[in-house]
Amino acid sequence: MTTPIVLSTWSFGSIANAAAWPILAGGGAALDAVEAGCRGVEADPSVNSVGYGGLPDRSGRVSLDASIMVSPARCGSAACVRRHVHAVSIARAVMEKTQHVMLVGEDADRFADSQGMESADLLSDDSRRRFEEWRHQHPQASTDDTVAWRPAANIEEQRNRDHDTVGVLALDGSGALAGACSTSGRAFKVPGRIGDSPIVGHGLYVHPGHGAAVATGTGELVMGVCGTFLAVESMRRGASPLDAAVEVLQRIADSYDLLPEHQVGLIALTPSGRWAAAALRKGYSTAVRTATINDQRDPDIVLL
Ligand code: SD4
Repeated sequence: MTTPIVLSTWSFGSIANAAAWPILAGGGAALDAVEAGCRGVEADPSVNSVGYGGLPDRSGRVSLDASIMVSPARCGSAACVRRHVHAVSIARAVMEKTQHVMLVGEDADRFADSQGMESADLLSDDSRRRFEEWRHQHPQASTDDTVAWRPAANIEEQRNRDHDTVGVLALDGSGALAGACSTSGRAFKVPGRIGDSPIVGHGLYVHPGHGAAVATGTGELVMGVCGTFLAVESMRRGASPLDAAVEVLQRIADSYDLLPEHQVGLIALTPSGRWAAAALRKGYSTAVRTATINDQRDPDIVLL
């Protein structure tokens, strides 16, 4: 019998843990817990970077990315979903009901329709208002996809908002690991852009014997180093969760000319329940839930 635990990214991770924990506490499966955790955040309109109410792309349309994983042979993802709130459940259905790993775009939405998932408008009034403000402030970027835009002020604040994935890792009483993540991606992205979250080994990786890792932050930085695969691979070679997370962040710091708004947070969890979290910069935190802990924790290490 293993001691169950669920770990979720950011302060809104407490929403995920509140949905996931009763499943683990009742003897349920880590896979069900991580899906429920993501669904809780996807449905919450106050979180403007996941699910309903996510900030849109430059065309004013929301698109969602998600993945779910229990092992290299059991993983699924959905990207550029525009008509369904629960992208994580589409990812799970891809994993369980098709012979594929990933579906994208309108065909992912169409597949969700075929599975009886209800479709919905993802743009909230608040997100629409934020988009109109952004368009007004960035007239060139809003009409030319090749024009990069950067937050002009409040870098500290901007770095940790508007592009945050909910990433959920769980270990259940039977010793099974699972992970899932879900996001609307970077705010005001180029239409069609997908990030690290729906790509196995980038935003999420789980190996039942070696551990699980999930990433959040600027997806492009995680994608160039296969961040979560690297973390789990590092644990496979004997690294502690903390050393594994730091190795990924150091690889990112060595590989990119980092901008002040760049952020990456990473959680790593072993099959025995040891875990750590690390971030490139301050501001990131992890929600932790066990039978005796219900807490928000700062990262063990902030690299920069
Ligand atoms: C992405 N990593 O699309 C995801 C979302 C995010 O913090 O930025 N999360 O890049």
